[in-house]
Amino acid sequence: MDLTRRRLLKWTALGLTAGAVPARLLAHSMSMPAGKMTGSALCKHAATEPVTLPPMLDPTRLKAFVDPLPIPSVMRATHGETLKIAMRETEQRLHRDLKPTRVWTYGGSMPGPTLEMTSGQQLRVEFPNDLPGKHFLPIDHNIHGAEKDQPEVRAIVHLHGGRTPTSSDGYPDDWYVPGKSRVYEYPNKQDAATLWYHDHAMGINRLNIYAGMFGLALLRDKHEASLNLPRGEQEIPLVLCDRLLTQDAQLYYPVSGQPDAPWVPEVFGNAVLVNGALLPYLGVQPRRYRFRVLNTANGRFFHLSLRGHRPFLQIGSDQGLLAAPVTQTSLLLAPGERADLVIDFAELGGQSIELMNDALPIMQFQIGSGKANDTSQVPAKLRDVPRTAESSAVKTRVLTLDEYADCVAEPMLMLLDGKRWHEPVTERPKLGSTEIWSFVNLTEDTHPIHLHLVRFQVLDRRPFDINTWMDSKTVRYKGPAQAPPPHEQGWKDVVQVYPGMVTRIIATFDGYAGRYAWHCHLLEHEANEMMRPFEVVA
Ligand SMILES: [Cu+2]
Repeated sequence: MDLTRRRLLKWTALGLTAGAVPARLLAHSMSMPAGKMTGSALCKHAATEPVTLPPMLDPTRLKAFVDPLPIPSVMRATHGETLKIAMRETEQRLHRDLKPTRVWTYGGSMPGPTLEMTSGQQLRVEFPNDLPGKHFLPIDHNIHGAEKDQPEVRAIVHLHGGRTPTSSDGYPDDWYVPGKSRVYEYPNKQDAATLWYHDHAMGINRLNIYAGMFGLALLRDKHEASLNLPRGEQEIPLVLCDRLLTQDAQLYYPVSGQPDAPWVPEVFGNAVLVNGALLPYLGVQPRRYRFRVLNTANGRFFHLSLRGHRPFLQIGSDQGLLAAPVTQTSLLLAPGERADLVIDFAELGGQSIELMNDALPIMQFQIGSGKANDTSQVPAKLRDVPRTAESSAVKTRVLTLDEYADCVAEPMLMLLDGKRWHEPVTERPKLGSTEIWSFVNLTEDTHPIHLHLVRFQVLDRRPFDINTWMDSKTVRYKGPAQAPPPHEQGWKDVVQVYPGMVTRIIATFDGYAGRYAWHCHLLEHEANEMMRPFEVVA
C-alpha cells in the first residue's frame, strides 16, 4: 500500500466526512513541475512511519444542541482609549459533556472578543504576549522561520481585511515573544466590513491559530447603519473552525510521521466549532437575523446550507456589503473568507432548523413561537459597488501557484510564482496604482489567496491548458472566461483560485506604502511556503 493511500485510510479512520477529505488529500498526489526539485530533498518524507494516534473523540456520540451558542464579548473604544487584549493560555469547555480543552486565546476566550470599530475612527489595541514559553503543538523546525534557534513561542497580530500601515499590519517576521507587548494602530479609513484578527507569526501561525488565536472585528459606517438591517440581539457572529479533538477533548494537531519534519499539507478536524462550541443551539425569534460568518479553519472549506436547502440572503462578503442581496441555498466559504447573511425565521415559529456543513449539522436554530414585531429591512439596493475597469490597470502580473511533491508523491512544498518567502520582493506596485493579478493555478487544489492591505474585485476565471504552460510558460485558454457569481462581485480580500483555471483579480494599491504579505489562507500551505511579500512603493 503506498503512503498516500495509507494516510488516506488513516484520515478516514478519524471519522472525517466522506468525500471531501479523501478527494482533497488525493489531489496532492500530483506530478511536480519538472526540474524544480531534485536529489535527496525530494525524499524527505520517504522514511515516514505510521503515526500512533491518541484515541479520538467521536462527536456523533455527543448530545447535540444542548449548549447555547456562545457570543464573544464585545470590546469598543468609546473615548479613544487603547484597548488591551492579552494573548494567554486557558481552558475552555467546548461542549457540556466534555472536559475543558487547553486553548491559546486573545483575552481568555476562543474566539477572542469581537472588536467593534467605526469607519474613520482610529482604534489602538495593545496585544501583550502572555503565552507560556513552550508550545503545546508540534513545531516543524524545517519550516522557514521556525528553525531550532528561534524562540518556540512567537506571536504577531494581523487584522485581516484592514487597510493598515505596515508597522501595525502584523508582518510575519515581526513577531514578539512571551513577556513582550505591542500597540497596534488601526486607522480604519475604509468602508464597513466583517474583519477579523489572528496570529501571523512566521512558520507557526498555523499552530497558534489552531490553538485558538482568532477573533472578529466588525467595522461599521454610517451608510450601513442607515439601512435598518437586523441589529443588536438580531446580529450574531458565527465563527467557524474545525479541530481534531481527542477523547479527552484536547486539541490534536496531526503530524507526518517523520519526527524531524512533522508538517502535514492540510489539517481537517473531526469536530466543527461555532464560536468555540461543538453543536450549539441558538434560540431566535420568528424574525430576521443577520449573521456574520467567518471561516477560521486551517484547511476546511465550509459548504453551508440550512437543512432542506431553505433559502437565505447573502448581503455581504469579505469587504462589506454587496451591491444587492443574493438569494442562496448554499455557500462555499474558504478559510479566511467571510459571508454576511440574513435568515428570516418568520415562517418557522415553534420549529427548529439546523445549519449544515454538507450533510452534517453544525448548529441548530430554535425558533420561538408567536409573532415578532420585525421592523428590520433588507433593501433591494445595499450600496454602490462600482466595477473597477480593466483599462484602469497599469500592470498585469502573471503569478503561478505551485506545488512540489516528493519521491513518494507526498506534497512537500507550495510556492507562489516559484519563489520562497525570503527571496527578494518582486511585486512592487506603485502607491495608488491599479493592477491585475492573474493567478495561474498549476496544482490540483483550490487555494484561497489573500492580499493584505487592499480590497479587490474578482474579474474572471478561465480554464487553461496546463501542459502548454509547462512547455512554454504561456497561457493557452481552453474555454471562455467565467464571470464571478453575484455573491463574489462585491469587494473581496480572499479569492478562491480554482485548479485548472486562471483567476484574475483587480486591485488598487492605495492606503499606505510599505511591505505586506500575500498568501494562501490554507494555513499549512502558507507555512510551507505559499506566502510572498509585496511592497507598495510611494
Ligand atoms: Cu494553498
